[in-house]
Amino acid sequence: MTITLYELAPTRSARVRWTLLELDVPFDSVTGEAPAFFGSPELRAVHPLGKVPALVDDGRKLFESAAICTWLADSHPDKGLIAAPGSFARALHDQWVAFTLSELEAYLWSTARNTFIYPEAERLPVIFKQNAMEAKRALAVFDAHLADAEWLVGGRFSVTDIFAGFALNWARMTELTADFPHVTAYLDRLLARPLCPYRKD
Ligand SMILES: N[C@@H](CCC(=O)N[C@@H](CS)C(=O)NCC(=O)O)C(=O)O
Repeated sequence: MTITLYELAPTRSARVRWTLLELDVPFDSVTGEAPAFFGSPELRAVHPLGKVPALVDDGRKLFESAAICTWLADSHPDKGLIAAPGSFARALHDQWVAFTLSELEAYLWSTARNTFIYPEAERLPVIFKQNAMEAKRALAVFDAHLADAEWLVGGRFSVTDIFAGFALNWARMTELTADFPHVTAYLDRLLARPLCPYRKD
């Protein structure tokens, strides 16, 4: 079994790196320099938009961090990093992944693109306020859940935390989490884990 991860710190590829480290699965890393790596022929060969992360698992190509992390955790059921397919806990994993992507990360990404990715003349700072408002609606949902839960699903750390935690940390780095103490405490727990690729020592 050979696994190659196309990645670039500190992007969403960190989710896949962390998942592989938790699973204790060896992998090769292909990386480059931003922005040249993005959209490069090398990356387009594994991701149709030339983005990271992308994975090649025994010759099979896979993109999208949610799909990759879920696949990797499913491929190693003995490691207990994800709820079993068909279980209700697995439905909760899917719930938090979908919620993270659609209700939180989409707004963070829109603000990021309009801050430092699109050419300056095409940026629309007018949407920052709306994006922050929508992101905070999602953060309030996480905060309410985390008031009584140490981890997102099943009372233990799982790939769901790796996935959602990345976006929650992104929200914290962009100063959106001040009103959400349970999200803050959760992120402190998460980033204290020894294999977290973006932990602060
Ligand atoms: N939804 C995708 C997002 C992938 C994505 O946009 N990755 C960024 C880095 S975080 C990227 O490669 N950007 C380069 C570009 O947009 O050209 C995922 O979660 O894998």
